[in-house]
Formats: sequence, C-alpha cells, structure tokens
Amino acid sequence: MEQTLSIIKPDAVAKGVIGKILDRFESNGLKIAAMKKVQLSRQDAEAFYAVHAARPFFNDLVDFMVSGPVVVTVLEGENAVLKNRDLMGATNPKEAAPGTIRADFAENIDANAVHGSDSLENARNEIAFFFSGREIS
Ligand code: IDP
Ligand code: MG
Repeated sequence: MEQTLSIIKPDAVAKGVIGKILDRFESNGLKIAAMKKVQLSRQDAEAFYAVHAARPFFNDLVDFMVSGPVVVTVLEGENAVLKNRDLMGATNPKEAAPGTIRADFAENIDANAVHGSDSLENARNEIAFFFSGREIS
C-alpha cells in the first residue's frame, strides 16, 4: 500500500468538477485517506513548489495556485503514486492521453487541474506539508 498527495487546482475547483475528479480516484482503486479545501497563501505555494523556484514559470505557477481555493487529498492504494500520475495524464493537457483527468478537465499547462506527487519520497514530504498524522485514516 502506498500513499500519495493530490491537489485539485484552482481551475478545477472553480469549474465545479471536484466531485468528478474524486470519482476518478475512487473508481480506480484509490481510497481518499484525508481531504481538505484550502486557500493557499503565497508563502505556502512558494514553499510547496520550492523545487521549481529557479524555473521561468515559477511566478506564474505561484500566482495560479493562490488564485482560488484548492482541494488537497491523500490517496491510498496499490502503486498509488504511479496510478495517480497515470490517471492525471501529461503535464500539458494538449499531450495528455484521452480519458485522463487533464485531457478531460484542464485548459492549458498553467491551469492543468491537478497536482500529483511524482515519487514515494516526494509523496511523504508533500503529505507531511499538508496533514498531521491524526488527519489521515
Ligand atoms: P507535474 O504537475 O505534471 O508534476 P511539473 O513539471 O512538476 O509537472 O510542474 C509543476 C507545475 O508547473 C505543472 O503542473 C504546471 O502547472 C507548471 N508548469 C510546468 N511546466 C511548465 C511550463 O513549461 N510552463 C508553464 N507552467 C509549467
Ligand atoms: Mg511535479
């Protein structure tokens, strides 16, 4: 069993597709082990995406992530990290495979509907960033 962190980004929350995205997880063997809706501060978003701080798109990414509330979940299941990445589809929705979350709900590479941890180690760190142990079950 693995756990991974998912964020339903401001574009998808604003569009009213929280439920449709959660259904993709639950219908594909990923249990929702923790969940909350939050408005990130600039400091939150900068810290969460610190690994991208040197990238040219960093400021746009932070602006976008604080543009509205997000829904943060811990997903649990077999191969949860990879399974979630498969369900998400490619970073650029134009390259995302049909039937993936980004192909179905995202507009462009900035507003791309979801975040998902990309490794088990990052999943652990990202889960700890948002949740305490007692919030996960
Ligand atoms: P991921 O979300 O598929 O893991 P990352 O490479 O980790 O993709 O990038 C984090 C986020 O930064 C992406 O989801 C996307 O919103 C944004 N991003 C990545 N590359 C670009 C780019 O080339 N232009 C604009 N935004 C980008
Ligand atoms: Mg990433």
